[in-house]
Amino acid sequence: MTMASFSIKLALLAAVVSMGTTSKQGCLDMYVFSSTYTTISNTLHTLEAQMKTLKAQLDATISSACLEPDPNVDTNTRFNLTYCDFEDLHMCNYTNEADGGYPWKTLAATAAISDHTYMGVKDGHMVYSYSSYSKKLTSRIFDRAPAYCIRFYLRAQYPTTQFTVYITEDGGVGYPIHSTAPHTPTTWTLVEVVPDSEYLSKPFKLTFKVPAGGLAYIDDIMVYNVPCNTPGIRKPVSCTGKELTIGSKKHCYTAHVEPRTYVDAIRTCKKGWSQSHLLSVTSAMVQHYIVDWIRNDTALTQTGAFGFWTSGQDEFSEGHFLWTTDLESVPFNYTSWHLGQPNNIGGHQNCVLLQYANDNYNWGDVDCGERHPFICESEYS
Ligand SMILES: [Ca+2]
Ligand SMILES: [Ca+2]
Repeated sequence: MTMASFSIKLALLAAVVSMGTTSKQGCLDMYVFSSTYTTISNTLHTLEAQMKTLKAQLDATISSACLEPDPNVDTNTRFNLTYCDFEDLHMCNYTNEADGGYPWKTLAATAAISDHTYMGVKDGHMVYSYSSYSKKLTSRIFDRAPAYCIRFYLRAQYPTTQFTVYITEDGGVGYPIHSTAPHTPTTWTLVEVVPDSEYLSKPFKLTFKVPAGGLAYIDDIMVYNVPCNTPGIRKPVSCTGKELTIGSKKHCYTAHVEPRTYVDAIRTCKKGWSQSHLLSVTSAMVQHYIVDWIRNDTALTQTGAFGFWTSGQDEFSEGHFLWTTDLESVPFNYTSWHLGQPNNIGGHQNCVLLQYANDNYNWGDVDCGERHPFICESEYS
């Protein structure tokens, strides 16, 4: 059955039902069209199966031919980055050395303790440790180089937690190169460690140590074999998208037309620059700026007909929507919802989309597993 004949039969069926006739001929008509239901239903199932097959083929082709490489594979030539986000339940060759008892281990994000990579989203993981014994998290071996830059995100349960980074060369824990004493941050904080060049003339490991009784969380460890002021580490190399000044900070927005799931979109943003995240629409100015940009760009208008991901989500607390920045989750103050949204259809719409192109890209909540184009945001002074 073609789509056209299918539509005609559906219209005739509706007409017969609406007449509500009880004449003999009317009843005969209804018998005929009642039996048509099975044909229509079968056609719908066939169409659905065909569309599912086509969608799977599309996604496979997009993955093989259109997407950028995995964001954990660094392809730039300015430096060698060893990165671990502790996702997929792996430890990236970091090893545990507990002095007995309970070692560092990966921990899934919760409403109370979010990871850093996917801040506010249930998919996130970090490493954490607590026990009555001291604990050491030790890296793989790094080759000697003139300089290194070590960056990671840290938070502790209590500010009195003593957290120290060592450079380990000749056995033992090695030389301390960073300590958070006397106050360790209790919210996610970017820690930057520049080891003395005296320690870099031979291969080394890094050791992250918490003494007995301390509870600390680590995520997104980045080890660069170049100085920290190398372009692309403290700041993006350049803004290849749109730049907007909000308050005292410059914000760089880059658009990605390839459709990805919410967490894959976050990963892709971080590949461009580690402190990047999805777009946060914190004011009417940002909303108008982004909408103008989309409307004046044919590729964005076409690929974003069904919306662009933002960083907004309410995964852990239904109806309490949060924007994500590099270091924290921020409640919505400004909103631009489409009429009737957010509606959490099916009970699993937790991610915010610039959904309605025909209504100024006003927002809706949708399933985070859907694939959409997205806009990344980086803040820098
Ligand atoms: Ca993580
Ligand atoms: Ca919705």
